[in-house]
Amino acid sequence: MKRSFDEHRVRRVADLGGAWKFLTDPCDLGEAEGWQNGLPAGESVSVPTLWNNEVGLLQYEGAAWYERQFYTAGGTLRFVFESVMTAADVWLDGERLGSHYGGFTAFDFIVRDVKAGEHTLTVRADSRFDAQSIPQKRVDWYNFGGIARDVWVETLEGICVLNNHLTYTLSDDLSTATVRAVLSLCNADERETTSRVAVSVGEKLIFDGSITLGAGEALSLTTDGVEMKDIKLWSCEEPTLYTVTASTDTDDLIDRTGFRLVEVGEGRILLNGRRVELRGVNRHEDYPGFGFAFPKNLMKRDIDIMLDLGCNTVRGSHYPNAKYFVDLLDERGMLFWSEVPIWGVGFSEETLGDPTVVARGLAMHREMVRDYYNHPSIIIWGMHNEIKSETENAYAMTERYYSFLREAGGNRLITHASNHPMNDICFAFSDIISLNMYYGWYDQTSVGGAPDWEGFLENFRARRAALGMSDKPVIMSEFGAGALYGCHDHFDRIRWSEEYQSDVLEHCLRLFHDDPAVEGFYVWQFCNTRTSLEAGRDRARTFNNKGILDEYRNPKIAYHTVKRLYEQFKKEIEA
Ligand code: ADA
Repeated sequence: MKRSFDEHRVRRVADLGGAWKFLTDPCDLGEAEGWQNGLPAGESVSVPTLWNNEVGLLQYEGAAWYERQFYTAGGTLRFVFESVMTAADVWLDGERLGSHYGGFTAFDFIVRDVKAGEHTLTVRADSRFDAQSIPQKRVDWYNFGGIARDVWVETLEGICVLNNHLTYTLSDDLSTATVRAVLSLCNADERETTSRVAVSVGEKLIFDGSITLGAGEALSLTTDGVEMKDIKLWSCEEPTLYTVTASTDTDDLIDRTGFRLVEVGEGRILLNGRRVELRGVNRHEDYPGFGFAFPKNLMKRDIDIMLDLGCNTVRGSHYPNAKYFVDLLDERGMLFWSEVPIWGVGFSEETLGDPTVVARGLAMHREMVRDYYNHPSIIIWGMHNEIKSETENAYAMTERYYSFLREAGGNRLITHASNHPMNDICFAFSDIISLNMYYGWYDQTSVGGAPDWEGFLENFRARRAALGMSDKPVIMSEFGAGALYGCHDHFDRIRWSEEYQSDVLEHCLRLFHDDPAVEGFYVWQFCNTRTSLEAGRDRARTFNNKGILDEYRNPKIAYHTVKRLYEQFKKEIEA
């Protein structure tokens, strides 16, 4: 993977980014016509790239093909795609390798016995929506099509380490960690192979053994717990990271972890035993001209801006973000909320009960946990956003995802963002209650009978108490107002002016900070983002204009307001 550090010193990795041949397939005839054996035409594009950013293809929703040649010295090859929007089919020299559904998580194919020489890799990406797609067509972001993130090929030899989850428990005083590695091993050779397998965390060797695997055999191995004393904790102020190295005679996998404990107690969120107020923003991984194929140097810039704003957290609304971005969050001590793209408004009650949809959502959760497990910055897993959480189908889906994350997701708080505060039936499956509300922008005066934010917060505290959940912290996961960059007024605070947006956010943030139930807030949203071309009401320019920065990251008045408040809140909490 393209990380902020090298994942391999031994394994050979070749980047497959850069020039690929590209051709749209509007009638979806490519496969029947044998395009997997060679595209009949095409133009050169530079991968990663999303075709809606090409001139003339903004509105193209459908299938399109990518093809490139590459040279290999041969052997067992692993092709890795970090993100293809949304469904992908892949061929090597016209032989189908397989397919993958879901735009924001990685997938791979291992191919044995590839001959030395030049080969052709072909990808068909399909961005269409259907009754079972995640997200559904009705969505408030631009669901671009194409190859969104990096592609590369690895040469595997002998016993290889495909994955390594570093799990740990901490002593009561948080000074000692008992660590275990959960290794996914495979034998890339065509014969039985024996290898030394060693795992270290920082300087400490936590496993050293010998493993024998038959030709092509795979093994999941959990090592015995080993104590590491006097560890340095990972925190926002001191984000200490440990290098985790798994190596065999012929292969290696390098990752990082940080030791920290996140928990809830008596209505508070605690990080390493200390109360933390979450002061954050919602951020789409979107930049004009690139979309989700987000340039890495601009990721650092976004984090610099969020830190300047006084944030200690960001929500990756509404899908898993590039691992490079999460690496930077680990390094900078920013807390991250990672979620899957089940963006509710588009899902009917019936769709929420569709077994294919539920299974696709579960696969997305599995892939998110598989690839992001070791990141200390991720303290929240989000299961879904604004689904019909007052229905039985939503309940069953949430229960399924919650039990998976509880068992496999490590030390994280699990939540869903609800816009049904007064009749949501899924709160039992959330460690923190997350609410999306837009008083001051959309007309929500009838929700819960509350005439305003103050009334709403009071009503919700009462409901939380009636549910017996007063120890669950509440997060205001979305709130905000639209503002067109450069639109001002003198006194009237008209909708769409920067002044109006700033006023709404100031009112909300002060209330939330002072509310005994609310332990965090994520402003909607960090910056303007392109949205579905079909979005109507309130989406001038086909953008969601609720950013406190515009889409090029120019600050609106609200930026300075939020910054002033976040700095003040931080001082108060730390006093
Ligand atoms: C919802 C949703 C966001 C965005 C927002 C808005 O809460 O979760 O993705 O669409 O509303 O701007 O209305």
